[in-house]
Amino acid sequence: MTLVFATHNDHKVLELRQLLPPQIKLYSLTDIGFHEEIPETGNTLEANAKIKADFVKYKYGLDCFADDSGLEIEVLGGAPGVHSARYAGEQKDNEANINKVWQKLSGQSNSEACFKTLIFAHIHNQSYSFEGRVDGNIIRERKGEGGFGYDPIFVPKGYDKTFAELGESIKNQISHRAKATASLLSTLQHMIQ
Ligand code: ITT
Repeated sequence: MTLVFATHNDHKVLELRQLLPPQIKLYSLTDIGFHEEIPETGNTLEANAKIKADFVKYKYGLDCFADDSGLEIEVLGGAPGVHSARYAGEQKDNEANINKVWQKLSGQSNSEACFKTLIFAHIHNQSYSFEGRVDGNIIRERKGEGGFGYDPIFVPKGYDKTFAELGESIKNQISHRAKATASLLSTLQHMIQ
């Protein structure tokens, strides 16, 4: 089975390649020769995931899925949320995004947050959506070298290390993306030859 993952984020592709079985051949937007950004104009993770998946379905006619993810911080009313990638500006700069989170959290003692992933899929002319969530806390220093985005400042509940310190094998067992992908996989299971 072949699926296009409608993303330009190589870290997401790497995670999904580890989460899905080898019978599912995964192609990114770059792999299918599409190098531009798909404008994410929705107000929710689901709307943006659907926009990205629809784009591939209607331009290329291929089975596909997209993931829209975000970090929601409780005392910031769920920000950066759907704006996580561009929190500190259009340049999608992870360092600047983290600095802005710390600036917004300054003086706050509540550091509770969660990551959410919404996967929207078009498979065999049917559409599906799947959600995953992991709760945790934001810390005020960067720790660890693994992962991407906000991973160096996010400590999942039940652990004392950040996603960036825990590494891909643990992140891929407990993350928002792993949970949404497990639901996707259970839908795909009977279609895999
Ligand atoms: P695509 O739209 O091309 O898939 P993107 O990086 O723009 O790639 P999103 O729109 O889903 O992805 O933006 C989500 C942002 O949230 C992402 O850029 C990271 O900063 C952050 N993020 C998402 N998942 C994350 C994770 O597992 N760990 C850390 N940060 C994450």
